[in-house]
Amino acid sequence: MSRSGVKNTICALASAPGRAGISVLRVSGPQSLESLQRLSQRHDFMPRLASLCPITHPVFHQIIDRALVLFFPGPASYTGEDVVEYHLHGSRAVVDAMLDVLVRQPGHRLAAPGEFTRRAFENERMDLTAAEAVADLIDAETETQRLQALAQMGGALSRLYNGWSAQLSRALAHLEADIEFPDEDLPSGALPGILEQSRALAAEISAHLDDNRRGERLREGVHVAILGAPNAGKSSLINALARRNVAIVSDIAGTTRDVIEAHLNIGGYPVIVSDTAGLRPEEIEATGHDGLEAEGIRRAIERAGEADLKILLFDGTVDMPDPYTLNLIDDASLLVVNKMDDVLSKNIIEGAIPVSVKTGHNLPLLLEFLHERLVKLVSSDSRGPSPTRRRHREALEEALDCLHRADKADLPELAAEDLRLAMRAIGRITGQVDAEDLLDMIFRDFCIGK
Ligand SMILES: Nc1nc2c(ncn2[C@@H]2O[C@H](COP(=O)(O)OP(=O)(O)OP(=O)(O)O)[C@@H](O)[C@H]2O)c(=O)[nH]1
Ligand SMILES: [Mg+2]
Repeated sequence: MSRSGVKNTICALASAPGRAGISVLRVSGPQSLESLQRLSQRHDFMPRLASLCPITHPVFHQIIDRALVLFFPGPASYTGEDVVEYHLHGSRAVVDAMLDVLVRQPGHRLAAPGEFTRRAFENERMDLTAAEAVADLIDAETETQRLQALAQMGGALSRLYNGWSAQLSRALAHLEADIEFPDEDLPSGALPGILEQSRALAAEISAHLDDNRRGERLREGVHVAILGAPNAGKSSLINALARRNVAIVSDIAGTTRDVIEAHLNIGGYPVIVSDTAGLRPEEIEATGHDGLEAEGIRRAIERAGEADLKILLFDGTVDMPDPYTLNLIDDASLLVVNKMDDVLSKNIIEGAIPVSVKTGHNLPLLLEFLHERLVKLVSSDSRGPSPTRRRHREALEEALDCLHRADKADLPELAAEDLRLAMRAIGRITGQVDAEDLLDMIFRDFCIGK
């Protein structure tokens, strides 16, 4: 049964806007075939077979374009409704004229962002995690993001969460039967056995959550911050990594004031690198300045705290490594000494990677090290799928709390209520449990035409 009664026929440009070889307009809803027949003056469309036909303006009787059209009858279509795709020549004029005509057809209107996929969800063509994966696949910029989105679209998360819901549902049915009709032969009832199962499930959920947030990191991009003393070469490094001039480089210490970001693809992993203001603690206390550098340093330190990985960059031409940067060393840092091309330069820190951003010396090695750390941080190895959104994680944590509470419940009735709440929390992830505001939030982030 459909999750909601949908009446309107929606249309939108499904391909990227602007000049292109081909642009695809998608129409979904009960009147989509009727409008195709009216605009093409043909009635012989075969399901899922392409037909080349002129589309004629219904009022001016001029041809808008010769289009390749496809008709996908519901319910076996993307949205679950009748869908028509118009493959047009990709000019603004054609697309605008075609959309203008389509929205004037009876019952037609422009689609809202994500509305096609929302209808697919409402017509049970996919669950919420698969719908989210559609958006992730469209946004995927690297190979690992593509693979994660595809796995999720194929039901990797749904299978796991539906399996857990089903386990809870069986346990609950058992417990409720026991509450209604207690078994005289078993004085302690079904509760101990059920709680044992729910403890096992809690352990499974905990293990799934204990994943270093790799699914979310992969979806959003791994945050790498470059930190170091003024003039160490941080801005030079971000420019070299991004292969373009994103940040200003100069020999004036304190050039970079704000955080500057660049999106990179390192061996298929999405990375957001940030260049930061040089760390010069005395500047924070200094008076008589405009305070801009101090604010920049404050932001740099904030970035250091939020980063998944830190590149701590030292200037090899100075005698002592910068103590303030040394202070930031932890498990999530990679030590790099720069300016090794300079005759005065030495690798002032044992174990650090000696590079010259200026000549490019050892930059491939630095990328290799970075790649290795990224693999450790986000690679899925043989483990199952990971939650990819904070909302998944929060719902699972809530389910876990409920299971722990059930374990401590004094009465079977109270344990049953906690198991029910755990099941609801998991059901919210896949959309089994409806929540209109949640749907609005999820589909708002989609592009129009998807
Ligand atoms: N010899 C040499 N000079 C370098 C190298 N990398 C950067 N520099 C120079 O060092 C100076 C400072 O470089 P930046 O990249 O602006 O340094 P920064 O760390 O961003 O400095 P702030 O923004 O002030 O914190 C510039 O004159 C660069 O040309 C290198 O590998 N070798
Ligand atoms: Mg700089």
